Amino acid sequence: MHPEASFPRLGALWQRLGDALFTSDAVQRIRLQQSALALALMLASVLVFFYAAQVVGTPSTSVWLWTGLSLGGMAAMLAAIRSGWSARFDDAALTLPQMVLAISSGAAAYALTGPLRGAVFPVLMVVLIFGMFQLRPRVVAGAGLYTLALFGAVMWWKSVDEPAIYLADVELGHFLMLAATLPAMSLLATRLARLRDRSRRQRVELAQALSRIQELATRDELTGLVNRRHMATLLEQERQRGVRSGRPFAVAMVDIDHFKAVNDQHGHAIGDEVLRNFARQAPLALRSSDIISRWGGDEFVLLMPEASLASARTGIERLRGRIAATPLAHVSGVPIRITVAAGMSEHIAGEAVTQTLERADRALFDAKAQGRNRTVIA
Ligand code: GH3
Ligand code: MG
Repeated sequence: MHPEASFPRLGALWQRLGDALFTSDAVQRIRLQQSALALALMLASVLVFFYAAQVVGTPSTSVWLWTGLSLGGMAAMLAAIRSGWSARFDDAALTLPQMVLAISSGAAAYALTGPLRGAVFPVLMVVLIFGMFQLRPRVVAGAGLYTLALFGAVMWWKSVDEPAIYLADVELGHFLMLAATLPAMSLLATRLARLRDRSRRQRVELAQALSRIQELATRDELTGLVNRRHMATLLEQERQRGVRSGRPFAVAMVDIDHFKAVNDQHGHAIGDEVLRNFARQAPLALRSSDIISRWGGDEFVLLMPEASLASARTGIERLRGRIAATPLAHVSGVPIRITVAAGMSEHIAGEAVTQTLERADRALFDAKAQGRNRTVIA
């Protein structure tokens, strides 16, 4: 086999392995990866602890008990996340329980490692940093207080129990150092949470702006109908679908009769109202799959997908009847009625959409010439 051919397979295998370990759900994946990282940190700490216990001569039952509880607890958390059991909690990543376990395990290591106990502090800081990235500042502060209380108790107990190794003065120094560091941790957690909130807010605002821009780019401002540019895209998509499916589609060009007169007699504002109400009324006469767009001024282009010319014509006639019968504005209580003329064409396989539209436009011209308020088929 060519050596390069095996690389994609290796990639797929890697992906499958990742999915099997961490699932394919993105959020769950992050939780599990973080928990696996915590377990790895615990594993590394256990190795260091074994070394420390050797040097110091800690009784092996204590060492094995500590190891079993620490690693077993962390593995149980990982299993609880992987099985989906933890999903019932707000903190589905079990960050706080993992932290409490790690802090407690650290306190036990502190009590068991005598002169090497100082090695616990950097690990403790890493554990608290884990929480800073995940938890609310108040919870981080709570974890900090728990750390201080637990270590304070252990330091006091050991200074009484083994005063030769855990010198009272040294323990006080350690305690004061912890007490001085933890508020800084809380402060940093607050700043991180603020950063997280801000970036979340910006993401939401960006998504809203994007959907607003999409709206502006595809909708006509006055009537809310699909605009000309978007309709051109939809027509082209329909043509391409037709190439694959072999099904035809019809287009109609609809133009309000003597609309200039509405503007001239009643003013531009009433003209606008007529256009808006036309946009509201027209879809009610059409099938839900039909798309109506404002092509410009008082002219509208309709796309009738997968419709024969005969059934499309029925729709347009229904629209024409509805518009003629429905007042689209009132001036001093007097209803304003308008009529429309329509030109229709069916897309012919192989022709460009612009050609279909040109034929509909010519048919519209004929409908106007023949006296308006009618439909002509190209
Ligand atoms: P015809 O029956 O031949 O279509 O006659 P018409 O008076 O409707 O003529 P035409 O379609 O050429 O004129 C369209 C008019 O629509 C011209 C323009 O002033 C008016 N118009 C275009 N856009 C708007 C708009 O957004 N609001 C208002 N109120 N009027 C518009
Ligand atoms: Mg007109």
